[in-house]
Amino acid sequence: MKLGKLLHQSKVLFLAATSLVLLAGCGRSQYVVLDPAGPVAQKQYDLIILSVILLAVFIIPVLIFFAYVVFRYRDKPGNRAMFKPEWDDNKTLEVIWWSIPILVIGILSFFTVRDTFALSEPPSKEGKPMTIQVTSLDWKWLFLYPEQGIATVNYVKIPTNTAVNFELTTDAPINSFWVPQLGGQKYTLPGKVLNLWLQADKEGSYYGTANNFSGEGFTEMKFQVIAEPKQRFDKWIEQIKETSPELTLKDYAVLRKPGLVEKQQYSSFPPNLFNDILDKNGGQYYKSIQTKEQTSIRQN
Ligand SMILES: [Cu+2]
Repeated sequence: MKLGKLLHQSKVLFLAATSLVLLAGCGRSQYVVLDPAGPVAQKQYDLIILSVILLAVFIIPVLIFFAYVVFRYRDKPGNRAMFKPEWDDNKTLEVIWWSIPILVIGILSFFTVRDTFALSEPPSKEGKPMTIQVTSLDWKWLFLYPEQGIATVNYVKIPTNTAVNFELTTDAPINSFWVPQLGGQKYTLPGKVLNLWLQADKEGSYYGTANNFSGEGFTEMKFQVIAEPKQRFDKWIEQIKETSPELTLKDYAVLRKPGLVEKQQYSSFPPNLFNDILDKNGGQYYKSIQTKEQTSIRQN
């Protein structure tokens, strides 16, 4: 008897402690995914919230009904009631429980498809978009700025309120590029370029990470995204060009070797580096398929 009471008390305590931990984390800034800092992340955040609300339409009534049914139809000592289930269907209920899911899935599909297509376009039509070429290496991130001519390692600077087209590839095993406060992740694949539009509206430093396990140095494979107003960004570019060393093919060969490095910056990089990385990993093969596909489409 005493043991039962103790067990019950510890269960209550455990529940209270868990809910405290969960509720204490509710400040938005504690979870980067729930703290969007740009239009892409904001759109994805809205989708997350919409799906949570729509799924709550099922989960909350089901849980309440589950508790009710278990209690209402429980067996009692001395129960002598007959078991006489009615197996006839009920048209009204059938209509209700088929139409609600159809409606909810319809709403979810509509917004998901709409936003998925919208996110493959630059997030804002104003201003000139910018391109940054990203290569994941073992276990570091290389950023090339083809328009500015500079390169950085393990951090990337972008101007605020500017749509940035991140072109992603890898010169190591497959990885995934993720800046949670700016948007969802996308894979870096050998020989292929996937592109990801991101934009930061607020000035700041954002956490970026490799999101696909890639061996020993994986946990250290982080990078920083620093968003600054355009003027300061341009000044920084000039400064890098004046003060930083060039990235040579020799330097790249060293970077490519598995290992960890600190943040680096370079005033220039070999102009064909990104293309060569792609070609070396089968890019020519993909390009030739693409041209073939395009020609066959044109011929049809
Ligand atoms: Cu998966």
